[in-house]
Amino acid sequence: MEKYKHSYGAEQIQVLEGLEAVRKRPGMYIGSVSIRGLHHLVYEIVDNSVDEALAGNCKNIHITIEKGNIICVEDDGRGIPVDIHPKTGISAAETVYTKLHAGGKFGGDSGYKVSGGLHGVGASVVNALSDWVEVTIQRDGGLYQMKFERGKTIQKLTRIGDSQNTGTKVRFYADGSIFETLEYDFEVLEDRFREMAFLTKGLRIIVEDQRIEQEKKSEFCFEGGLISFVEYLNKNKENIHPKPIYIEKMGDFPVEIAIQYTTSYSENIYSFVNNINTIEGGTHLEGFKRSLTKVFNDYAKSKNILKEKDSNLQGEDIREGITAVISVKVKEPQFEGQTKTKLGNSEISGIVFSIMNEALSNFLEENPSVAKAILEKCISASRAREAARKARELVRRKNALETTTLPGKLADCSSKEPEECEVYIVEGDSAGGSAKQGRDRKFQAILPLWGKMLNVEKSRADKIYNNEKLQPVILAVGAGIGNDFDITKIRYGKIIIMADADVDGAHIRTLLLTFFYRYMRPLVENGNIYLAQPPLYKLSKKGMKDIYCYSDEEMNEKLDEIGREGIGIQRYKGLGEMNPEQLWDTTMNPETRILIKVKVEDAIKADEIFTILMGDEIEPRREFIEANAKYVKNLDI
Ligand code: 0RA
Repeated sequence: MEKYKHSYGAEQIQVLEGLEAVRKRPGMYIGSVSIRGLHHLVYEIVDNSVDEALAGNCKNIHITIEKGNIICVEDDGRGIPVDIHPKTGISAAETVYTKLHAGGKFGGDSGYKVSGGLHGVGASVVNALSDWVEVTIQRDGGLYQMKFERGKTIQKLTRIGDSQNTGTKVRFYADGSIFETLEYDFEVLEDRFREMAFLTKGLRIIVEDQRIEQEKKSEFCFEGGLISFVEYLNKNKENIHPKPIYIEKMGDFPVEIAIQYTTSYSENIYSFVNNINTIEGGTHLEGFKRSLTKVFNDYAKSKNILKEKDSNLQGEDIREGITAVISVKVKEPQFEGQTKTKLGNSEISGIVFSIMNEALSNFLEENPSVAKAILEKCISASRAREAARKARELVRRKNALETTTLPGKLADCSSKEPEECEVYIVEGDSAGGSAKQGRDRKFQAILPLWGKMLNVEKSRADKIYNNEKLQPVILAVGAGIGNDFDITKIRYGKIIIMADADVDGAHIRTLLLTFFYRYMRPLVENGNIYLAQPPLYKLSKKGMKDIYCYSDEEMNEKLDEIGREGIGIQRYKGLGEMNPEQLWDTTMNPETRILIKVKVEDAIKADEIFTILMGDEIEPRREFIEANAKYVKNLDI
C-alpha cells in the first residue's frame, strides 16, 4: 500500500463533513448514548495512541478517570502533527479534531486502521460529543495546546512553551446533555485495556481511577502478547500441555495465534481484526478452524493414532477444551453481520489456513507428547459425541411412543405464538404448584424442576441429554441443544428462571445460566433468558394495601415514607411461602413484576465467571464469591 512510501503531514488529511451531524445523531457514530457509547469515546482516543504504538512510535499509554469523570489519555508517541493544512489553513491537529473523517489514515503509518463498524470514527466524534476537549502536544521542540467546546474551537493550536519530549495528551469531559450517564465503569475500561495490551506485545497501558478515596491503578504490559492472553484465559483451568502453541507470521497480512488445550469441555476461541473483537467471527476464524481440523486429522492418520478405516475426527471434537486467540491485521477490513463484527474479506480465510497448516503441523511433529495428549482428548470427545447422538435418538424415540414431545410436568400455555409465550422454570413442587394456579394460562407456562442437579461444567453433552433435571428444559424450549440448537424453533419468547432468594436459589440459577450459556448460547445472546425477582418483604398495616419490597433499601425507603408505627413486616424466605395470588401480583403479572434480562456483554468475562462458579478449582471460586456477593452484576444483567 502507498502509505509506506509517502511522508505524512497536513496535506493527507481529507476534510469531509461538519460535526453538527454527529451531535444530531450520535447513535450513528458511536452506537448508543448509553454507558457503552460513553466508553466508546475513551476507546476512540486510546485507539489513536495504540495505532501510534503499532507503528512502533509509542511505548506507554496512561488513561486516567479524573475526579468529576474527566478522561485523560496520554501517550509518548510522536505527537499529532502541528503543521498547517494547505487547504484549510488550520493545523493538522485541529483538522483532526474538527473535521469528520479527517485522516482516514490518522494514527501513524501502521496502516491497519479500521473502516466500517463503530471503530475508527476518530477524534472529531469525541470532540463533537464532549462538553470540552483539551489537547496538548509535544513535538518539534515545542509544547502546543488547543481547546474545544462542544466541537467548536475556542483556542486554536498555540505554542505555549518548549519541550524536548514528544507525545500527545487529550483530556475531555463528555457532554451530559447527550449521554444518559457520565459515570464510567472502571472495570469495563480495565478489561478492555488489558485486552488491548495483550494484543499489542510490549505496549504498557496504565489505567487509573482517581474518582474515589481509595484510588485504583492497574498496569498492563505483556511481553508474551497472545501467549500471555491465553494463559490469562486459562488461569482457572487445568491445562493438558504446559505452554501455549504460538504461531506468528508478519507480512502484508500479519497473523498471530496462540492455542492451549485444557481439561474443560467448552470451546473458547476469541478472534480479533485490527484489535477489534470479531464476536461474530468471519473468514479468519473459518480459516483457523478448517486448518485445525485438517492438521490434527492428517497427523493422527500419519502416526496411525487414527487407523485408516476410522472416520475423521470432526471439528467440534478437535475444539473441545481449546482456548485460542487469533489476531489478524487487515488493511481494508470488510465488517459484516448484525453487529458489524464479522470479517468478510474472503482472501483472509486462505491466508490463515495456509499459515496455520504449516506452523501447526511443524509444531506437532516437533512436540509429539503434546500432540498425543491433545489427540487423546479429541478422540474421547468424538466417542462422547457418538454417545450423545445415541442418547438424543433415544429421547426422540421414547417421546414418539409417548405421543407428546413435551415433558410430563410442564403446564403449558394455550397460545402457540412464541413471541407472546413465556415459560417459568421453577425449582420445587410447592412453588411450582402456586405458580400453576397463579399464572395467566393463556401465555404463561410453568415447568417445575426436580431431580438431581448436574454440573454442566464438568459433563459432556451425552450426560446432559440423559439428565433428568435438564431433559425437561430441553424439551420444553423445543429447539435442540449444542450445535443442533435452532433459535427459530423456540416455543417461548421469554424463558424465566424463578428461584428463591437464598443460597439454594442462587445455586439453581447458576446451574441453569451455565447450562443456557454453554448449550443454548443464542438464547442468552438474543436476550430470551430472564430472572424473576420475587419480593423479599411484605409490609402490611391496617387499612393499607400490602406493599412488597424487592430489596433492603427499598424497604427502608418505604418505611420512611409510611412510618414504622404498627407495621407488620414479613420476610419471604422462599417462593413457597406465597399463595398463588400473591405470586401473581409480585412476580408474574407483567404489569407489576420485575424481570432481569440476562445479557452477556463480554464472552471472556462470562467464561471466567462460569468456569469459576462451576469448575473444579475451589480457591478462585471462594475468592470470587467473596468479592462478588452479587455475581449477577458481572453478567451485565
Ligand atoms: C504522526 C503523524 C500522524 C499522527 C501522529 C503522528 C499521531 C497521532 C496521535 C493521536 C494520538 N496520539 C498520537 N500520536 C501520534 C498522522 C499520520 C497520518 O495521517 O497518517
